[in-house]
Amino acid sequence: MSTGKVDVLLGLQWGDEGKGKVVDVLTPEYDVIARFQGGPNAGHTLEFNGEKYVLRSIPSGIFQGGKINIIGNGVVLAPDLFMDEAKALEASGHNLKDCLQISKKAHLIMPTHRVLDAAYEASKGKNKVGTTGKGIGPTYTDKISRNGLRVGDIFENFAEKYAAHKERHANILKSMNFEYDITDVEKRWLEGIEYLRQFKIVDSEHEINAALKGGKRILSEGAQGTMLDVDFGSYPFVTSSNTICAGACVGLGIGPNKIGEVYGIMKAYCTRVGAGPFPTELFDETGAEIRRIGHEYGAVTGRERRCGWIDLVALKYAIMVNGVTQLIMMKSDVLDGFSTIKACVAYKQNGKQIDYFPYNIEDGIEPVYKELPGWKTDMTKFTSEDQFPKAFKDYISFLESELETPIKIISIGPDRDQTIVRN
Ligand code: 2SA
Ligand code: MG
Repeated sequence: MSTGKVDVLLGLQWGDEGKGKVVDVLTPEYDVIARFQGGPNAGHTLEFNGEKYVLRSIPSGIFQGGKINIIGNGVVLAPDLFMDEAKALEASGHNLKDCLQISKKAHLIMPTHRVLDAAYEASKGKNKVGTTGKGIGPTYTDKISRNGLRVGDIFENFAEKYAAHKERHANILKSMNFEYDITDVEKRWLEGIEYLRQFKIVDSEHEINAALKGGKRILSEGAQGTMLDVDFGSYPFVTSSNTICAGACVGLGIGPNKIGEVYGIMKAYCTRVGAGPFPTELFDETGAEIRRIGHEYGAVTGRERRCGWIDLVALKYAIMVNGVTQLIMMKSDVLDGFSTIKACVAYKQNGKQIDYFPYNIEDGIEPVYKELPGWKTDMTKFTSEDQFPKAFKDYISFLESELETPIKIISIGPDRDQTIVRN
């Protein structure tokens, strides 16, 4: 934890590394929790006191009380989904109005953005990305092409602006011969706009920099994962934002010299939802077993996650582009019963062995594995690293030496308490 800096927490794989749980474990140490990219395509699952919560757009600091939670300018916000999420949290006793701030510069996901998402996916046929259908791509497209509608727009001639954007979208959809009906969705969306007005809509870059000046401790929470980054991920099978550490600078309005620790989260294995390359994917019983034990289903869409072994080639790349300073390993408990664990240490591409992440991972990549003995021990009740069996300690040392980065936190089960912080 750093003071007067922004620590960044991000996923190093294809998302769903368990950021929700870790943020929840880390938040007590921080004053401000901020989201800098993505939107309701994220699903951060938190479990405590026997309750399960899924956060989509709202930062994970809202459970702790006394924190400031910021939805930054880099986020895309769907007012109707935000309203559902916020109302559900308020119904379970969490007051958001005082502790949540939303950037005026965050872009609004319109109902027609979701229709466009579906239309573009349909037009791609078998090359479709497998998006979450939340309108993420079209909203960021409008942002970059200078056609976006922002949260700050709801205070001035909103109806006119909205109508103009809707018409523009309608024309695109017409040209694609894509039929749709948004009557009901739009009604709720407009309710969501009214609901949004009750919140603190701010220039969050000022708020966050003032907090930094005041010596506050700030945690910036990533969504999705590095391999879904629009620049460095498995393009075009990526999301439409910069999920990497630099995205926190842009998505919150902070200078790169204000970044402190960069926590990189990875699972002890690897998963992916949606389409696109996944070199270590397992199509056999082992993959199915990881899915079953790890409950690998999407938090937003309920989709089955594709499962495979840990990919150290991709992880090294992710550590590099993010400048990761500490690693956090999740879900090691899922592998507790396995007699052999595999880790991909290189790729074979067109018969040639490579140890770096190449431009094209779509064609002809074959993982080269190192096999390690499993620890075959139920570690879910452990409370300290001294209790770790030798095989697990060896696995950790192996990963640290390959990745040249220390593993500081290991999660041994879904609950907040099942978290080992290493010395
Ligand atoms: P989009 O909707 O435009 O961002 O989709 C583009 C690609 O990004 C992937 N993507 C994700 N992958 C993993 N987890 C995500 N969030 C949810 C969760 C997923 C869910 O955290 O559980 O519930 O299915 C997420 N969001 C986007 C997506 O699969 C596409 O490959
Ligand atoms: Mg998730």
